Amino acid sequence: MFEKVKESYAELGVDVEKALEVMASTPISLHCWQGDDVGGFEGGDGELGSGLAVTGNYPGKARSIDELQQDIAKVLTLLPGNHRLNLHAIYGDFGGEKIDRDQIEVKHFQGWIDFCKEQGIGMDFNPSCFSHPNADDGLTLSSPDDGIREFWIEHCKRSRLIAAEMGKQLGSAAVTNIWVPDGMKDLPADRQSFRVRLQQSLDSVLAEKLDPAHNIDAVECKLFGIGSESFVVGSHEFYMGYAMKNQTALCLDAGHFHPTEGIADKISSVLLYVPELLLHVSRGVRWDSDHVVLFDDQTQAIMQELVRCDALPRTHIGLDFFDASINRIAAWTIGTRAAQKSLLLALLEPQEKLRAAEQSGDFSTRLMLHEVNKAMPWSVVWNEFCARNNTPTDWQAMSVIKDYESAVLSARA
Ligand code: RNT
Ligand code: ZN
Repeated sequence: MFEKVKESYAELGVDVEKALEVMASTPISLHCWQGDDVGGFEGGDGELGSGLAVTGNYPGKARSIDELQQDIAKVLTLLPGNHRLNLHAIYGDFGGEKIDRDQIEVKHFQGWIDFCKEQGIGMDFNPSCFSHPNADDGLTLSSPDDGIREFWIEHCKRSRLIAAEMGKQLGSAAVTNIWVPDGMKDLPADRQSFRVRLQQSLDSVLAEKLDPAHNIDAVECKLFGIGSESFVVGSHEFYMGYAMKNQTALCLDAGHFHPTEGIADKISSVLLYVPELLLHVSRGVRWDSDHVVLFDDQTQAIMQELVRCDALPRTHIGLDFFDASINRIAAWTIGTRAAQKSLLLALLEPQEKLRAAEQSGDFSTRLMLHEVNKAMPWSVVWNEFCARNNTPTDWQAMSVIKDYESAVLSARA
């Protein structure tokens, strides 16, 4: 069957084997925070703040680093290809001690680095500028309070150094993504001084030059959040400008724009001006709700643009969703596989023929090719990719997840 399918793709000028090679060499960065509802292991109440909200109470949430690692290792067996782990600073191993965010060190993350070494995967990192008393009034790097600003600057500086060590030890640069919740529920009087302070704080965070082979800096914008409906300091324009000026990577989160505004169309423009892109593949339903990513139009459009712009070498694909209303291993697996399937679909697009039609002004052929492409048996290629990687098909993965639920997760009541 696969051979037949390969032939029909060849008729459209598509090299299936080449698509599979790209699939095998395109990691997705798995966000650790799907496993425990963005709680982390600082040992406090773990209460989520700063506009982040997880709904649901499905049993089986990881309660310790061991459990989270066990879950991530399980998810990795269910994903074809080689991936990465995206860790937040609150997931360090603090050994029961109260280590505040401005005190974190590499040693608190060495266990995670070793885990990733064992798994043969790279790592990415994030300072956690939320769920902390110093973020309670909604301002961190842009706070008018010098002490609070300095606290978060120190946290972000340390995060970059930790990430660089991760990148060094694992032989693959870690992306450090800075997102801050800063904003206001109600109408500000002076937007600009918050933005000036955010800019200055970021400048101090990024002042030390780090080896790009070890660390890559990214900044993430947002339209609004719960509690920051009227004003978000780190808006799209703010970070677009910041990333351009300072040549950092720009993070585009699929849920961080107006509900009908996709990030796919931004990729070809943004890449003209910033060196690299970080994606937070997510799914907003009516708002930035961080639903599990699906094989839907939005996700397909994002991957299409990455392929059409030949942007994969300059793009870091990460995920950002958290759903506690279903089995968390299933959430991770469904979302990551949906992103991968979307990428495969994009790689199987009859690009040469589409472009030729477009260049010659033959838009009828272009339209027909889009329709022809939709009916192509891409899922046969997906199943082949899974088989070659010794991973189950989607449906087979579900029974593995069910077994893991009864053997492991259900004991975590
Ligand atoms: C929040 C941002 C941010 C976080 C994670 C936990 O709106 O999307 O990326 O979701 O860092
Ligand atoms: Zn995000």
